[in-house]
Amino acid sequence: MVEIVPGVSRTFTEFLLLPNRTTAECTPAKVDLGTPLVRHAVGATASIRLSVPFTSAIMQAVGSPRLAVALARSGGLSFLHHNQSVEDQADAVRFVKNFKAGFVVSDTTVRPTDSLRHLVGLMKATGHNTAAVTEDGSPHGRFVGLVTSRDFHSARHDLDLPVAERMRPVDTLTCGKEGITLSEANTLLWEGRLDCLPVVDGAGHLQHLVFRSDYADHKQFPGAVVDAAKRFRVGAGVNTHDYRDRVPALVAAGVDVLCLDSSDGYSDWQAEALRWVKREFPEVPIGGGNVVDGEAFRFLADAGADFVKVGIGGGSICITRDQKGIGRGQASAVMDVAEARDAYARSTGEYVPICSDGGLLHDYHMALAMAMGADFVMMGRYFARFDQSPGKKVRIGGSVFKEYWGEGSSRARNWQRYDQGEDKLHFEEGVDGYVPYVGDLGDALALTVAKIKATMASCGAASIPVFQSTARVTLVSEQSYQENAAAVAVREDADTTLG
Ligand code: RVP
Repeated sequence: MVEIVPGVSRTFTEFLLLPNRTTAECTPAKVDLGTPLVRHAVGATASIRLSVPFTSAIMQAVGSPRLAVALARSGGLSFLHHNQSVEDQADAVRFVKNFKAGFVVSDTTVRPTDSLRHLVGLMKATGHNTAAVTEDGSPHGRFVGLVTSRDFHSARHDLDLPVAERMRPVDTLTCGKEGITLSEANTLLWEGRLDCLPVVDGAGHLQHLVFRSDYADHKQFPGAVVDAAKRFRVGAGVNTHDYRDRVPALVAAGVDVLCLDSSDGYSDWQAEALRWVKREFPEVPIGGGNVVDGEAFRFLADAGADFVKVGIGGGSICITRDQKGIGRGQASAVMDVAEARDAYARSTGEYVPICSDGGLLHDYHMALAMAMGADFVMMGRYFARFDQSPGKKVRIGGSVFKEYWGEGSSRARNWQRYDQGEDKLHFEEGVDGYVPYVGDLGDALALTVAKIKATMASCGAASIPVFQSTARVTLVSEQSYQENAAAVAVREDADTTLG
């Protein structure tokens, strides 16, 4: 006989939080969203913590080095996707680990012998008005000068002239030496009234450019998630097929944390991969998943998982439930797994954080996920909407959207995530679509954080652990939904973000 597990499979939308008593100690400004990312002894501090409980989905349409930098700077963490060659993924990790805020690798670089016409074309393509001139035209070639759009004009100068004729040569420029700090670079920029400071190494090779126009961006981000050397932290997704090749390359590139990425993580292959990584690279934490119940959590935690991801079928682009009839409402899944995590902590003394992955449609869903026991969340749709995500911007009917496609769609070709029996996708488990374009990640995330802090303050919780242990939720009836939506027609031009 089939076993029917007790309880109904419920989603976040079916619940609301009840306010608890709010004290003077619990204003939104005092709410701390810090949370552990990885396994640690109960009562100890995890080796990696997030300042805000957000990670970006392990997806081609979401993860990019640029997004990883922006998210780590805002206090969260990205997992770079593994649906690319080992070398490309390792390069993406290296990009984040080598990223120095304010120091940019020149993307508009020419040779002294290139024509001004060539330079104009390059400036148009990159949208930048300052070009570095290096002997071989590469971003780290021997530095010979700078040329900007103010150094020549097509009405005055023959565009067939070589760049060398109009550039400012290196011996007339102020340059920074390799190893210069950002504040020293800024001092040189301001005192010398410069717009751009080239930074060169001992052999005269160009390393970076520092721009005065980026000054505002140089301010410190107190919640940034960084390692001991102050480099941004970054994670990487791996699969159970080529981990023996992929993991060593990612570790060599400096990855901070790994995550096995599978639509169904309750498998012998995940346990095997976890054990292998724990044996070969005991210093690198690795998460597992996805699971939807306590039994599967325990299986992965016993195999060594440093965190466990929860969620099957709830993703906005996911059609696994329609295709395979597998999954569970995200609220029920999170509550069940959270109970197993707490039992595991009591019996072993080890706390294994859990991540609620997918299906978060509103900002308050993130708060609900935490109230129900999640230590952090993972989101795809949310991050795909920003400038920093890799999807293209498209205009449809006067509105701007960004592309967003599931890893189970045929566009993604990620058969490793959806083991359907052979090394190919027999049927799709995800869709290819669009999400409304929002703009900059940092600005949008700040608004989300403000909302979650306000929710937690109403619930009398100044930290996530307190929220997890004191939150009260109520089920919402169909009738209340209808009442909520009735009565007032919202003005078309109303700014909904101001409530
Ligand atoms: P969402 O945030 O609702 O967009 O969901 C993102 C999550 O959905 C991912 O982290 C992953 O677990 C899952 N996913 C990714 N691709 C697919 C699919 O094609 N079915 N599902």
